[in-house]
Amino acid sequence: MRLSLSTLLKGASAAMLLWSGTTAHGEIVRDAEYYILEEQNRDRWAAEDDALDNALAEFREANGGKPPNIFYILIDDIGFGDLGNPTLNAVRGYETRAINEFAREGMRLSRMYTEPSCTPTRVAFMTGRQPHRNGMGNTAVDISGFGLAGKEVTLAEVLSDVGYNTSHVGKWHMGDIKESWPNFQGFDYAAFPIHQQGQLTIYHDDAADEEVSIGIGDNNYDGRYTLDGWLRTDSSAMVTGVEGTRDQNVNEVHMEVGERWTEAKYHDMNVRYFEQTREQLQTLAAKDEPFFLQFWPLYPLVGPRTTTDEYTTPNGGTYVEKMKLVDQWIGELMSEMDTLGVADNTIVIIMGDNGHFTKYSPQSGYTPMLYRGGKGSTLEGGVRVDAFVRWPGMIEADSIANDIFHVTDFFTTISRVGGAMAGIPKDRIIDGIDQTSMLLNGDSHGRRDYVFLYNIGKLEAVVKEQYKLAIPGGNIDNAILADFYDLFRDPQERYPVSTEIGAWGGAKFVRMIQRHLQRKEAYPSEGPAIGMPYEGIDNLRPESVAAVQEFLYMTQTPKR
Ligand SMILES: [Ca+2]
Repeated sequence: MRLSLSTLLKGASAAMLLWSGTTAHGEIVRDAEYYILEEQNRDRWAAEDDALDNALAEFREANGGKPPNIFYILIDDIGFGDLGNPTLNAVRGYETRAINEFAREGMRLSRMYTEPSCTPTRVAFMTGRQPHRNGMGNTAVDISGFGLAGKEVTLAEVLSDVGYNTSHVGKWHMGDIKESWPNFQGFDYAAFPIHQQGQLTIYHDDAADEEVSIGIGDNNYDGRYTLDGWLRTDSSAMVTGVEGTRDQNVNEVHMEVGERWTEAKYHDMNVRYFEQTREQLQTLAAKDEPFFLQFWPLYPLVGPRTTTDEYTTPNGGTYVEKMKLVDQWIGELMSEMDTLGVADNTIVIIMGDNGHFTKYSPQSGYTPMLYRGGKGSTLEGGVRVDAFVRWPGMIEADSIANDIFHVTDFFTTISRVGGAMAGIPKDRIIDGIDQTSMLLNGDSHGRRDYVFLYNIGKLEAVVKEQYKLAIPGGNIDNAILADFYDLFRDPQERYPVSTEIGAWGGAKFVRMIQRHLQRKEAYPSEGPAIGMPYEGIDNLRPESVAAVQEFLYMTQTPKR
């Protein structure tokens, strides 16, 4: 039967009614593409789900009635191929011994997609939503007065509601306003820097002295033409690390009034976050409830070279040296889990947050290895990362799953495993897909075959199965001649296959994008939360108060 456009539209609106009807009964709201997969795989998925529910119930029964603990380790700016593989380690001239061992104990997710930089990936993991939906696609480096909105529902809140104890240690980077901080987003305890490595290791005085940043610092220019003393951001005037508990104001730690922020203090902060993670692990493991612990190290990112005493890898790169240290810490944390007896009832995830920061290649020791592009790019090198998941007895050791997985999927998958699906909000689109079947049943049991690749709110590419369509300038003039790549044959996206795919698939891909955009019209994107920077820090230093006042004055000048 040939369908007219009006018939198709009637069908679409009937389907919309069906969706809104099921939504009212508490179904998760999905992007359009998911419904297409669900329609074709419903029966198989339902059968799998019954078996998975049994497996999860058996685990709980054997675990004193409790769901597993979750330990999530997110490593900054580490591209695909640099963790977990001894041969590629050798190619690079260094070794991630502990992560390699960890990878052998669990599953390698070989098609893990993130967002292209720090903030959006972290938001995607915490909320199960791609950040184009909540205005968090961009990355702030100084006092900015915005952040992740309190009304976003995080994984910490969802798990907390079903009885998990929750702790976050390390980088957060989702805003400098109170409602965006981890202890206001569901974590019982949090130790984290308000900002990120731009302040902490790239434009402080030591880094400026090595020209990691130019025109900044105490002694690198004479300022005779300076009229605007507010132009150059002073890292020491910004708030550094804070600590706090659930829904309580935080305190800045290890920074005195008038003190300068240095690379030595950044190193101490990194060591402290490792030690605090170990302490949290000990504290949480001793309690009766399950736990959700996050360790998001700031290393391997490092600005100045000469502040590292000794370089101990054949590679000799600055980040590589620090990655070796992070790997050592991860080894110690895994040993600690054995000692505490929680290795078998904890799901541990180790992954990167986005591709290499190629601005600092090759001095970092890292350049894109298998894929092209790095952080800030929607080429595969920006959004494909190493990822490993271990759950002894539940996830097959030394296995590889090559289904597409997006970082938002952890939100939904962990909610399922934690018995917390009821807490997922039903009034907004959730991009994260329940991939429990992929983790427990292995390769070819994933439930995602697509990713929409956004860069700061702009759709730049889509992936469906092994095919990728780049959308240069946001337009596709001719679907048949569009910019297609076959990611299996051409991981580097160097050999476009336009008509070879476009002739049969061009229109299909364009419609896939249209469905996605129509769905966004039904559930419109919003901006981030706007607020007063640093409000909610009890011991704000006078120089930080002054920095906020400069920011506010500059923000308000257009209204004069
Ligand atoms: Ca990052």
